[in-house]
Amino acid sequence: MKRMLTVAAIAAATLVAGWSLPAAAQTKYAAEYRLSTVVGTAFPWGKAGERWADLVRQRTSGRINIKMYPGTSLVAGDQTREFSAIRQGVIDLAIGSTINWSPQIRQLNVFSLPFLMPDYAAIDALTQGPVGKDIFAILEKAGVVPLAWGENGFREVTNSKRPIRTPADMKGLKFRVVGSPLFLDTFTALGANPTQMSWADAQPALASGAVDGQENPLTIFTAAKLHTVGQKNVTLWGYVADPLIFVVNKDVWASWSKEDQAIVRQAALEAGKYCVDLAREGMTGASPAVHKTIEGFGVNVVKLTPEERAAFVKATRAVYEKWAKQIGPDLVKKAEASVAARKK
Ligand code: X2X
Repeated sequence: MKRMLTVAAIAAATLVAGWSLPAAAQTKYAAEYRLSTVVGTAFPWGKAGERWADLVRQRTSGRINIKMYPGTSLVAGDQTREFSAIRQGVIDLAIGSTINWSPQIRQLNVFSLPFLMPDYAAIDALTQGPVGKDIFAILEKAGVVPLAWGENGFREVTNSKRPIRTPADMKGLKFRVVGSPLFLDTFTALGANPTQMSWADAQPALASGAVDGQENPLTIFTAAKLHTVGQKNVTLWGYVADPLIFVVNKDVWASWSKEDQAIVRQAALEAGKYCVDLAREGMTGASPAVHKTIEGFGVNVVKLTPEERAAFVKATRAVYEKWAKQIGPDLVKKAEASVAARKK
């Protein structure tokens, strides 16, 4: 009887201390963790968020319950404040564009250097190589836990006025651009009239004609139906691409058991791969399916010849050089070397 009591006492003590629970810190877990994204499940970005949340919920048996908040709604749609909100714990997890976090982390502008990355292999050479490692170390130092890369995609320029084949065609056109000043410089160098606004504000501005054009990946164009807000001209110039980064707030991360951290990381890697695959689906080959879909909307899709593209590279070269200094010449050199050495 005495022995049985001892066993029972030990079992009770173990339970109180939480040693026998699958997640030692279970009682400290929040009922919900908030995941910020800019766009929802009609887009590869939001689909990846949904996948990440689902995988984590399944594999932790519901211990970690992630809810996605698209539209950057946790910061009232202001994408440029998302990174600060993750650091402060207003946001628990995020899948964010390198562009939207570049106001806080200047090195993220490397992906926005005009015409640095000529193809998908070049994006991979950066995110999966030494540049990606450096960026993760910088993010870690800035107080978030980076886990995996996803992709928004090559940003193509669109407008309601006329086909763009030369920088001169952009003269005087009003463009909505994203939150990094680098984009203002690039569009100004091309003779256009850029104005910075959030994605939430961009769509009504396009619809009302307050701006003539914008730049975004074609998956954003199709899912947001930008042809219905006057965007009848698309030029495939592939000038920049924005990867997405999966991160977790530092304190939230520290509150999870090692096992659960491993589950969240692995799920981020899988959702990231899924995101990249979706972002590139129908974009390659001699006659990419997405181009046909967009043409089917009555949109004029301009493919630049190498000579035509070279004129845009030349016109933006001074911007590249100015920003290479601000980003850090060593990181930019590393990026250029990774692109040059990429496996095509
Ligand atoms: O605002 C944009 O253009 C978007 C949706 O692509 C980003 O969040 C960078």
